[in-house]
Amino acid sequence: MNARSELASPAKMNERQNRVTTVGLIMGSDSDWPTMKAAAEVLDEFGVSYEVGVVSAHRTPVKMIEYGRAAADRGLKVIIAGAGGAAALPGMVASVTPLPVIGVPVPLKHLDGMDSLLSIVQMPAGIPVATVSIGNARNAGLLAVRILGATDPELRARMVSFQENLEQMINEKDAKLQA
Ligand code: RP5
Repeated sequence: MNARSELASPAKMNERQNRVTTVGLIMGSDSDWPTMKAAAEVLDEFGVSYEVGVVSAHRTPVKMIEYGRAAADRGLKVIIAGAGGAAALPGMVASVTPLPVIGVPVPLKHLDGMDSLLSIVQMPAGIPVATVSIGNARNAGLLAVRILGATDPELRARMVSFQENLEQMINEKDAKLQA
């Protein structure tokens, strides 16, 4: 199954809709999914429920505003928003929700994602977007887990264990280099 059909899969959507979702994982186009699916993989690893959708700031502006306005009342706790190019989605969604928004600059074929990065990171004072590095949807997923873990001891413990494993992995690599 390729990334696009995975995104559209009704079975996956139904499975997700049957759970109480805590993270909204949205993107400006289904072409962003190959980048954004790394966030979904992290949320799966940590057992965090999420929904996935395409919401475009420029192509579906009304849907975007409605999504952002309804998000908190629907029970979402964090929004991860990815977009490329003139990437208005994370900032615009942040402007209509009180929830934390994590922005993922998606690299396109021109400008190496610098355009996406600058579009997302240069927010005016008052409307924050926690922007991860270009294409780093995995870190967006991990940041969402940390935000949720601040009020969920079980999730926080899983994050601690993840960090311990990461440390051990790096130490093992170092030991191999030293050998
Ligand atoms: C942005 O335009 C999307 O987030 C995507 O990164 C980019 C290109 O979209 P497509 O033309 O591939 O649909 O809004």
